[in-house]
Amino acid sequence: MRKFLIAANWKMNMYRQEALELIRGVIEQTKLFPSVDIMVAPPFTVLETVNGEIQNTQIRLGAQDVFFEESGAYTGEISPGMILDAGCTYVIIGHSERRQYFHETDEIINKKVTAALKNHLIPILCVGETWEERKQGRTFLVLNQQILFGLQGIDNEKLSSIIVAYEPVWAIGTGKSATKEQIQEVHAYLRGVIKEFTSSNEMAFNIRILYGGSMNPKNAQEILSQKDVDGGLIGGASLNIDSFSSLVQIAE
Ligand code: 3PY
Repeated sequence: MRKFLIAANWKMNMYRQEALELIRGVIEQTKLFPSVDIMVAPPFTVLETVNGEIQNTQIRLGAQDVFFEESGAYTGEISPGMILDAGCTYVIIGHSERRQYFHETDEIINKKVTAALKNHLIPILCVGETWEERKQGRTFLVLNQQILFGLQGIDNEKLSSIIVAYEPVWAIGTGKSATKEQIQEVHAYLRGVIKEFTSSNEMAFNIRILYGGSMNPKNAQEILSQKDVDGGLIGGASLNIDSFSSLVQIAE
């Protein structure tokens, strides 16, 4: 059976002292729920700070992005090897904020996923449609392309460690979550796309698909009870000890 993953995306928040307080509180409040996998993705500047706190806990470290080259003259970029060296197990790739503000294309995202896998990191590949695309009835087409281009050239063995996050763009940072029916419909669809892509029922069944987009302690129960939902990628609610810990408790 698939295990729930509750993943925190702190985005561009948290100075060192705040990060310490947040992670210490989360460790304290989640240690009673050992059957849930937890990931915390802080900004690069506090990866080491957070890593120092989570040793011997069930919490694993993630980065919010990565570059696809190994090293060299790429001012400002961070390689997969570097985030691995900083203690990361996971890396978020293709978040809609990166697609929108930093013009990341499916081709760039594919290079990042490939480079992350090569370095034994677990990519969390984010996909999601805009409100405009949903209104035009293009949701499945958009998701299909994002998955097929994002995973192009990656073999089944490597694919088995990938996590997909469905994040409808219109539900990110808006406080407006998708309905449980919309979420289940898309997650089931994505599982079907993975099945076609891998020609494997088993792979499609085993891949973890998270929901992200204004998930909070009020709506988590009904979202997590959908049969194709395997956890959440949490934005705003991950910045508060009580709300993030409640999400872990709900997933337990
Ligand atoms: C959100 O919930 O706003 C997110 O973007 C999670 O990644």
